[in-house]
Amino acid sequence: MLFPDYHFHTDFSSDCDEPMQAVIASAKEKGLSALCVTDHYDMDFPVRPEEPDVDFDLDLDSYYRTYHALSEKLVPEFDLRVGVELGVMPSTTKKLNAFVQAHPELDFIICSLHVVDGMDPYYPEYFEGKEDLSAYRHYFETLLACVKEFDNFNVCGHLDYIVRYGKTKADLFDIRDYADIFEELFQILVARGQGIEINTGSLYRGLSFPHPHTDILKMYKDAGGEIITVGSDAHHAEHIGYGFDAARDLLLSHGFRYYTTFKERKPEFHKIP
Ligand code: HSO
Ligand code: ZN
Ligand code: ZN
Ligand code: ZN
Repeated sequence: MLFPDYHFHTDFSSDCDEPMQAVIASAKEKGLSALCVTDHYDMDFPVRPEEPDVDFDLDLDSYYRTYHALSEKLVPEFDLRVGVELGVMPSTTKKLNAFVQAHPELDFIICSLHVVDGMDPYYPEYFEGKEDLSAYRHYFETLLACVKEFDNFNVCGHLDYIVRYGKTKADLFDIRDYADIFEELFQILVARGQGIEINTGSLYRGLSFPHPHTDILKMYKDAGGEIITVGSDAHHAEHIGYGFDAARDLLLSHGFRYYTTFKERKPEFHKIP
């Protein structure tokens, strides 16, 4: 199943070395003909002395120029769009609203929480001295608090990012531990016309299901959620479109009939084939 891949990275992200051309070549090889590039921009990311280059800053002018030159060459066979994966923190919500407003050239905005209490749970130290359950709950609460203040985006990225890196991953995941938070979050998203994504990046990181957990996806559907993008979160060209068959099965099994793409921040709905 070839959904347009609406979440992947290139060497404009500080944790990725793939040139945009290489990723597009890989997508073409796989038969994809539509993509939206979504490089990282985590404003005020807490840079670690061990990895001074991992700052998740984004050279937006150069990014946009590279995108534009490529997309011009690719039309009409290949529909390349440009977005950004914005890392949000409680301290940056206002600045992010202003950033998004100042950049109408971006087709699509993902709101992702990568940093909680000053640290990315990607680093195992984050979980030292913590139980997964309370760490997960705190992550979801922080996301909800951010979304209340940052409202200028299209979808929430990898809702259960934290589960990717937890000591027990999803082994003990029970939606009842978090249902109150997701209920409130989905009420907000649905009311604002914002969505979530199916992110298959979990599949090549040791989880057995795409983000978000199937019970979270069910809650989104039950809340009236209809806006869903599909992305691989690839940081290597080979992972473009990874696991999209599983994403399709999951969406259909929950009763979703449409997936979404974005142009100039406006949703376009497509029947899931
Ligand atoms: N932001 C990455 C995780 C990461 N954090 C890598 C630091 N380095 C997930 O896309
Ligand atoms: Zn990344
Ligand atoms: Zn992310
Ligand atoms: Zn990503």
